[in-house]
Amino acid sequence: MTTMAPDAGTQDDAAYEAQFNAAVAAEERIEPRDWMPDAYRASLVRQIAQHAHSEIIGMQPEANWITRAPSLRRKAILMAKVQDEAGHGLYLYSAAETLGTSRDELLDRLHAGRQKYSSIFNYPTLTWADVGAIGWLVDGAAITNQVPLCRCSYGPYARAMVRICKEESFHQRQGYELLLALSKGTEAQHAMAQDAVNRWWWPSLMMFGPPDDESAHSAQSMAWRIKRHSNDELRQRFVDICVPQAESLGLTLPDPDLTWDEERGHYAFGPIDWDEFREVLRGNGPCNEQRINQRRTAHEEGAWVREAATAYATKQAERSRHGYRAPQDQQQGDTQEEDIA
Ligand code: BYC
Repeated sequence: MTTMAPDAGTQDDAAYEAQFNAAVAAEERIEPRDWMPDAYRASLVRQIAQHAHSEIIGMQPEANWITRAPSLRRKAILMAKVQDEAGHGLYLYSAAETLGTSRDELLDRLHAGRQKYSSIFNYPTLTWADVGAIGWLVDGAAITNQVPLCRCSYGPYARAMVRICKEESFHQRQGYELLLALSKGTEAQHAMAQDAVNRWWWPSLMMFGPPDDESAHSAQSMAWRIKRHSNDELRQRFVDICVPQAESLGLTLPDPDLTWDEERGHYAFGPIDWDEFREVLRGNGPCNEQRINQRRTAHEEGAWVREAATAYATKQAERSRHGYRAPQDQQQGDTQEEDIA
């Protein structure tokens, strides 16, 4: 979209809004310096922040298994995955910062309980198979939800989602492969995989948010083309994808009502326990307290790293202002010049 800084012309808000609406309708991207309605900005900050918080809190349940991974290969894969989640958090906090809210402010809101993170990360990882179930189901649900966000009307969020989705796709496959190995392993391993799927299935369906008729933001977010599909549409898409995958895995999904509905061309599924979802959002899930306490502790214990990084950045900025080159840089520069000569 062409830049429309509020102070750039003489248009009033109504004219800016008409231009904004036309750009969204024409599938143009809204960029940070473009004019946008305050409510659009606020809703994006809300969603992107919740998403970023989910990524960094989501590191906890899986990190719980890094030291107990059953082989070096599994440990390396899991470490890479957990590091990817930290990276996703960074892309997303950066996208939110382009809307004028700093990462510090967003983290303060998370730590004070003023912003949410995904309900899914308030469940415990009881066995190694949970790492597989998270990869297959949780990352699978995340991809289903997030691929359409690559076409979000807000440019920085859409672009962050492209890379995140590629990495989530790897995460989903590693989970599937892990579960397949367990499912085809010993009887005890198969039972462990089945138990994990039984515990993670319903919370995964809740990740898509409340049913459409209770979703406060969906209609407006879809009109603004932040969201492309409703919560129920994406949930249905996810169920349709998972049923044949569960069959290939040799595992069952814990829903006696799961049947193919010929007329709709979709799988019908049983009722979701929305009371449980609301309780988790109120802070009463099995691990809410543990997750937020660990997050606050990590933040406090990381204060020295932030201070050191800030001091280093200030020192570098001062040096470059005064044209100073550190001896090691001079030496390296001189060597390069010699090499070129
Ligand atoms: N958990 O009007 P609604 C991942 C809140 S995956 C907690 O439908 P919206 C990862 C909602 O925020 C997970 N809260 O909202 C995967 C709103 O509350 P506020 C993160 C939820 O925004 C693997 C209220 O309920 N993914 O990151 O239209 C490893 C009403 O809902 C939940 C994203 O965030 C929930 N499940 O739709 C590591 C994707 N569902 O804000 C990490 C981006 C709803 O009014 N986000 N709420 O206080 C979205 O697509 C949408 O925000 C949602 C909700 C579909 C989640």
